[in-house]
Amino acid sequence: MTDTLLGMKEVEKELHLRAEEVLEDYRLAYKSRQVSMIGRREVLSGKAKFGIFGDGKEITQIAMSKVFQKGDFRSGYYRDQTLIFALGEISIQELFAQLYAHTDERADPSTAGRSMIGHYNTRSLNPDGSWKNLMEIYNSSADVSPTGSQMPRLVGLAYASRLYREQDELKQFTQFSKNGNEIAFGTIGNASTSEGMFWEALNAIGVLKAPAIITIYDDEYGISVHNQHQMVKSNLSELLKGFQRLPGTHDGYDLYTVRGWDYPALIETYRQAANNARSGHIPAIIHVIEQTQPFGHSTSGSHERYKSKERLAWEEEFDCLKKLREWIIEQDIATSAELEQIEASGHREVEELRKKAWQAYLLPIQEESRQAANLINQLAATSSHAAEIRKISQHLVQNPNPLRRDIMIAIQDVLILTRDEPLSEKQAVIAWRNEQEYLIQERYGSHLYSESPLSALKVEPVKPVYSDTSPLVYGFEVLNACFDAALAREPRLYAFGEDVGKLGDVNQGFRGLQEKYGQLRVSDTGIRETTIIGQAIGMAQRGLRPIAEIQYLDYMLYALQIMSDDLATLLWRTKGGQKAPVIVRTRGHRLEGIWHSGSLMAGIIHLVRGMHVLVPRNMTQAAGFYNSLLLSDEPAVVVEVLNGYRLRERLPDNIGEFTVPLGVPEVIREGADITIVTYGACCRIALQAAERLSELHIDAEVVDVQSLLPFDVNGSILESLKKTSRILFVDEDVPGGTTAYMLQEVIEKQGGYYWLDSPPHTLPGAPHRPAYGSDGDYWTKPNSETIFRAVYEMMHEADPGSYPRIFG
Ligand SMILES: Cc1ncc(C[n+]2csc(CCOP(=O)(O)OP(=O)(O)O)c2C)c(N)n1
Repeated sequence: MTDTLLGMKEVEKELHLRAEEVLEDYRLAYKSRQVSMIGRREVLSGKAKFGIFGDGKEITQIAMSKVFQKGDFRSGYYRDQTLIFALGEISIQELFAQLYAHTDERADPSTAGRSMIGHYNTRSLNPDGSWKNLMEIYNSSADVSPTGSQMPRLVGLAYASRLYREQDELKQFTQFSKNGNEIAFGTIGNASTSEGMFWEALNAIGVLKAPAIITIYDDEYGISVHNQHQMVKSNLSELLKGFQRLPGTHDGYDLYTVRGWDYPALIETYRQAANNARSGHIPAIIHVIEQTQPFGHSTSGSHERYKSKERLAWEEEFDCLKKLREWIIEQDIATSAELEQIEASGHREVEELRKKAWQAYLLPIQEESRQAANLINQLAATSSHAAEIRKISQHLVQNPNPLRRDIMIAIQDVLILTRDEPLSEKQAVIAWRNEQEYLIQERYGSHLYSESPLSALKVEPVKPVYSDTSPLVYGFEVLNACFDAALAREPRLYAFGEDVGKLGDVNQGFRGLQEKYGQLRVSDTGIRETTIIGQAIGMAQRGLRPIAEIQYLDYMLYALQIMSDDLATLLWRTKGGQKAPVIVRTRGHRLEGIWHSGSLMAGIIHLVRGMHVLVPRNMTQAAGFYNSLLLSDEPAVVVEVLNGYRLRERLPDNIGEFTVPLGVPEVIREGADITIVTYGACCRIALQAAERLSELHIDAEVVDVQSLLPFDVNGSILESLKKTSRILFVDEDVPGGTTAYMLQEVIEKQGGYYWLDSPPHTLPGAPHRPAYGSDGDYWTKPNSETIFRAVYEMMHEADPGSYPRIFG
């Protein structure tokens, strides 16, 4: 690596760069800087809401782009603007469209106006949801705003290369890999390395020997907070030393420290790192020091408030663009006048692109505004409120930069004004508004779940088949047979988690399957829930089918942030541009104590909208769900019932083929007097309670919801309620948790209130976490006796004569 200045001949000889290429680099870096400057201006002038740009990091990213090949993946953050322009996948105009929140994916293919600027996402999917050939794309996995959250998925993006190289059965999937030659490029700011998930990901990538190149842009600050508050010794290179690979070994990282304004050194560094990563799968960390941030952190405030005069002067002096300019002149590659021409034309070009983006954003809204104003005016012609209505329409058309919100508010105001007038012109206004609402729903609400032919909701239900010879086996053996069949038929299926490999998981679902399918198909991971999920996300984004195991439901909290922020939102935040069909497997509900029996279901279902959440009551139902999910392209969580592994079930003859449909509850006991709605481990105790109740001539129907997200898509619980007119929702979650969710679904959304003869009730667990021991459990969670009592009280309330008070 060198940081001395070279003459042009040496540049050609040593860097293999021609003068034109250097000037192209300068031109692009300059244009990118203009984007930052002009974009900032757009925010400050009120045309856009927020701006965060890549100024100061241009040259590093130009160097990175030189080794970034098609098929490679980026997992980075908002500063990577120059990299993304250099790769050519997202244009300057498209980035401006994102700045303005243009909701057309043809204008902002990254997010279709759904994310603020700085989210660089390439489209991996065709409009029908099928995979494109990723080997023809410089792939950029979809960004998220929480700092550091790009790191967990980097684990899987890099690890996939290893699998594609080492697993013969994957060689056929040529649209995802060419012999595992692909590098995953991670980028992160210095301050975000304080996040735990950074270190967890670093460790995991090292352990997995996965070809990632991680760039840390170090400008010494995280907004206003200096490195001395971020990391020991204020120096990441120092801290990272323990990760360094020893010469001749394949354990650890190649470490580089390089200055962010030193163009030749950056180019050399990235070349060396990429060679080793691509050919030898050796990961690298490139700590880029002496980076600057010329326009400050974002449009939210100026850095003069927290950087010293000396620091600001230094930043000006060591601005990477200024340094590259000086170097070009010193090397006789171009004169200052020639560079000025490049700068002037670069500026003009960026301004032009910005204008185009603004016009493309604005014109359709202006047209809608005109249409609405016309309709409103027609209404004014016959209304007694003509003057007021015309004022509203005038206000609309006079607004040079209308928002859709303004149009809809105007329409609402007009409809309120004319509420007592039976004007036929109102119909046209209402029809127009309804049409717009439909389009708006598509703009902002589409793709929360798969809309492709592979949607989990479109999987054909196939019933389990039993014969006289179907054996009675333990629950874990049902799962074991299901996973065995799945691994045999789906070469892209990879299962991993804590104790999943050698042991076959703590409850033996994968027992013997590592021996049968190999160390990589069924594998152990470290204790690192966040990056277990991240590993799965990255692998799934590269075409694999991971089953990622979180050992206990209670430990899902560690992974919940990344499930919520990254996995669950992926399809939605790219408006169908990227998907990650990850199956998260876990087990929960009944065991004992705070951290081995939790039922944090409401916490989960409310944070992972965009995923399916399935709560099978036994292992046969679980197996059916796994089969359904593997036929679909959607992410899901499956919560197995902890005390079900040692209960016996009959093994279906078609264990690898039968499916359980999502969102379809099952009546597991028919009854006429009351409907008990529950799921998971509570099904068994609800059935026990129902048997006891029948002794008192109370005929309870028990419905197993099975699938919390989606919930009862056909409204079948309502049918039960119509029959019984009483309903009790039971589960082990906290009061106001999932029972309240189910209550809202049935009583409000399905219109259940209409069929009630008694107030609806919920019977959740206690508000505290589960206490240890059988008694602790008994007084924390619903049980057969409390369900009995709850039902009996409801029957007593309805008919005290037939059901006299028992419990005081
Ligand atoms: C989890 C999380 N915490 C806080 C923030 C707010 N935030 C946005 S950027 C930032 C500073 C990041 O600094 P650094 O990682 O050095 O990157 P830089 O912006 O300097 O390139 C902070 C605190 C966030 N986005 N996410």
